[in-house]
Amino acid sequence: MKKKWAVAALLAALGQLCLAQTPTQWQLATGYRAESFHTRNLSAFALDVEKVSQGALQIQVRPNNELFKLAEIRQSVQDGRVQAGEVIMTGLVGEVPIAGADTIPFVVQSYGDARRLWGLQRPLIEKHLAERGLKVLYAVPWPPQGLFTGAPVRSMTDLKGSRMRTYNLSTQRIAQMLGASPVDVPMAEVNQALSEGRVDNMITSAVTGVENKVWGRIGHYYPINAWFPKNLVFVNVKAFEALPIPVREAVTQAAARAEARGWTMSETVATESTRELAAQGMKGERIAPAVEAELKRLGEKFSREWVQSVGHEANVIFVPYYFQR
Ligand code: PCA
Repeated sequence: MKKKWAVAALLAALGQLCLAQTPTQWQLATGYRAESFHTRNLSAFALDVEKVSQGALQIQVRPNNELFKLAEIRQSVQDGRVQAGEVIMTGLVGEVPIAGADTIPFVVQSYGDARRLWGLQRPLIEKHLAERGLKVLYAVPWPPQGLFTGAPVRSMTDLKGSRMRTYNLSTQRIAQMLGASPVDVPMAEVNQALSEGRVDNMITSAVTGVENKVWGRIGHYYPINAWFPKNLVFVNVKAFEALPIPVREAVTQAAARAEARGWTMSETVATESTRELAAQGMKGERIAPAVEAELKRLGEKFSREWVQSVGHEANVIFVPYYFQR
């Protein structure tokens, strides 16, 4: 009964606000395509906010780098040039080292692991973003990262000297460790880079392989489950705090629903896109045991480097991650 009254009070407060005010308009910038599952989830989030706030806040999603390029979105939201944005969290690793926990190879093996990691990482990410005037709304993982290659990989020498597509500092380091030359290609340009023959291989998700129709240009897919990078959605704190309290609540409640929905969507597209790759002749191949062992060894080396560069906060996450299951 109490809850009903609370909901009724929120609705009444929102009703009055709507009569009293013209709607607030926000834009939300993302570097991913409109049809990406992350962007579809953002659009559902925007609709949810508009509905629950009874039209008091309208969020326009601006996909595909059209407002700002993926690499500029965090700074643009921080500077108030756009109210909200979505980035791949590991893209923040230069300023927020703990964000790099997402790309440590072979630490997260399942969606359950990814959830636990996010639970431990979230308070730190919130703190670092708050220091930059940003408020975290939610995070959703990409499906697990596999290895896509033009030529079959029978030994590590098959990767040496190849041109590996990368999407941030962490993936550049991984490419270097594999003896490949990193070629930075944002997601929106993968298709073009493949057509122009600028890359030989890449580590990304099955859904990114499908979205870029890699078949015919990249023939081999090894589902090595290397990591589960997350996209992070955030808002400029001043823009958030300028909202009336009931509208702020509408945003945080819709964000919690978007997070839950996004994780389910990610698992679903993981299955569907693996199936689609197989239908296109790219059945997941088992990587040779010697290559697998070497990848694991390099993963450990990467993780040691990362822990050293991050210091104390790495323990805050990984001590409970490994010891409090
Ligand atoms: N797709 C994005 C990020 C991770 C993924 O699976 C990309 O390849 O850029």
